[in-house]
This record gives sequence, C-alpha cells and structure tokens, in this order.
Amino acid sequence: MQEIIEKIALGVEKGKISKASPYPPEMAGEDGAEEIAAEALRNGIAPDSLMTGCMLGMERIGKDFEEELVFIPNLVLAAEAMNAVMKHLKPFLDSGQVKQKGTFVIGTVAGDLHDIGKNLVAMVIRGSGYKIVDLGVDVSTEKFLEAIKEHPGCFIGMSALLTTTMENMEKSVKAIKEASPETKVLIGGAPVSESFRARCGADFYSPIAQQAVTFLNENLP
Ligand code: B1M
Repeated sequence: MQEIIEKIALGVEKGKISKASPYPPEMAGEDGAEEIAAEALRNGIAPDSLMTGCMLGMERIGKDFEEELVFIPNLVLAAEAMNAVMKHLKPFLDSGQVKQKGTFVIGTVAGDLHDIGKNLVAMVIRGSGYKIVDLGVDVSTEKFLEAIKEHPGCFIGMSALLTTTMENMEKSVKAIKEASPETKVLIGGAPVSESFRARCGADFYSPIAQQAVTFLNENLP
C-alpha cells in the first residue's frame, strides 16, 4: 500500500501524467500517474490510498513552489498528473466511498475575467482532498451567496487580478460576512494584500495556493 502511495505521489510531484508523456525526461518510458492508478485499482488497492498519494504529491510540489524551487509550468503538470488519477477516482468520490475533507467554492470576482491563478489554486486545493465547486469568472455576490446555501459548511475562495475589481471583492466579502458570518472567506490574486484583507474582513489572504491549503486544514468545521 505504502509503495503505491509513494508511486502516485512521485508521479504527481514530478508531473508524470502517463507513460507516453515526455516530461520529465528522466522518467521517459516509465508508467505515469494514469497507469499506476489504473493498475492499483485493478489490483484491489483501496481508492483512498490513491487520494493519499495525490495529496502527498501536491503537498510536496506546493512546498517546492512556495520555496521557488519549481514554477507555474511544474504546478500545471502536477495538476494534470493528479487529474489523471482523479479520473479513475471519480466513481468512488461520487459514491462517497472516498471521503473529501470539505467543500471549497471558488470564483473570480465580478467584472474580472482572469482565471489562470484561480484555476491553479483550485487544482492544488482539489489535490489536497477538497471537493471544488468552481463558479468560474465574473462571479456576482449573489452567486457566492447561493453557493453557500447550496453547500452548507463550505469555504469561499475569491480571486481578483485587477485593482478595479478589488472593490467588488470587498463588496462580496462584506455581504457574505453579513449574511453568513461563520463562512470562512479566503482571498488572493496579484493586487490583493494582507492590509486589504484586514480592511474587507476576509478570514485569510494567501499569496499562493499552498498557504490556503494550510488554512483550510486548520479550519475544518
Ligand atoms: Co490582464 N491584466 N487584463 N489579461 N493580465 C493583468 C492582471 C495586468 C497586471 C497587466 C498589466 O497591465 N501589467 C493588468 C492589471 C492592472 C491593474 O489592475 N493594476 C491587466 C489588465 C489591465 C487587463 C485588461 C483590463 C486589459 C484590457 O482589456 N485593457 C483586461 C481585463 C479583462 C477583465 O478581467 N475584465 C485583461 C485581460 C487579460 C486577458 C483576457 C488577455 C488574460 C487573462 C486570461 C485568463 O486568465 N484566462 C490576461 C492576462 C493573462 C494577464 C497577465 C499577463 C497574467 C495574469 C496571470 O494569469 N498570471 C497579468 C499581468 C501579470 O500578472 N504579469 C494581467 C499568472 C497567475 C498564475 O497568477 O493570477 O496572480 P495569479 O495567481 C497566483 C496568485 O495571485 C495566487 O495564486 C496564483 C498562483 O500562484 N492566487 C490566489 C490567485 N488567486 C488566488 C486565490 C486564493 C489564493 C491565492 O485564495 C482564494
């Protein structure tokens, strides 16, 4: 079991999606996350351990990213490798056989169409064992509020890339905190800062995804 967890973790960490993928060159011709996951399930390995492997791999690549040892393309490949495993896990997630830690609702705020950072954050958080509800871009306050009703106990994540849309982020955070004070709200995006977080009343500001994961893990309902 431990061996499979390690293999999956390595595949995710290195971004080795499948046997056919050329990256990383030192793993050329080796099985990737895709083949390892399929074979593990064929051999009756508990789906939970595949999830554990993904989480471990994502944690490692997240730390490396935090320390600037790897960069965005590495994160994207790791996420692709993780998605290759998640594809096999989907039926077990849908049936509840594999438990997720909580629900993270994420969206780019109203007026803002930038989604690359939001998607990366969503991928890392998914790989850390959370169900992701992605509301997309240009998300109104009302949509965030509806999602809170639909997913009780969820965390809310907001991304903003424009100084102009930070105003909308502030309005959305304040409205959520008024309607549902217990809902934890995380914010991020290039122009967002800790002082802005304090002003708008969000619970956490994270410049990168991995710190958001730590916050979520420490604040599970
Ligand atoms: Co736009 N854009 N853009 N753009 N764009 C910026 C943001 C800008 C800084 C470029 C510049 O002028 N130098 C500038 C903003 C200036 C400002 O407000 N101060 C700008 C502008 C002005 C605009 C338009 C207004 C341009 C125009 O039309 N005149 C327009 C606005 C459209 C709109 O949103 N309404 C516009 C449009 C676009 C494109 C559509 C062309 C494209 C977006 C494509 C897409 O997202 N699908 C685009 C792009 C690509 C950029 C740049 C070049 C790159 C942004 C990006 O994806 N970065 C950007 C300049 C730059 O940053 N160099 C720019 C990579 C991404 C991984 O980083 O999103 O910061 P980031 O996410 C990071 C962290 O911030 C954090 O984690 C991520 C991973 O580390 N993070 C979170 C993000 N969200 C988080 C949430 C969390 C936690 C962490 O918790 C919930």
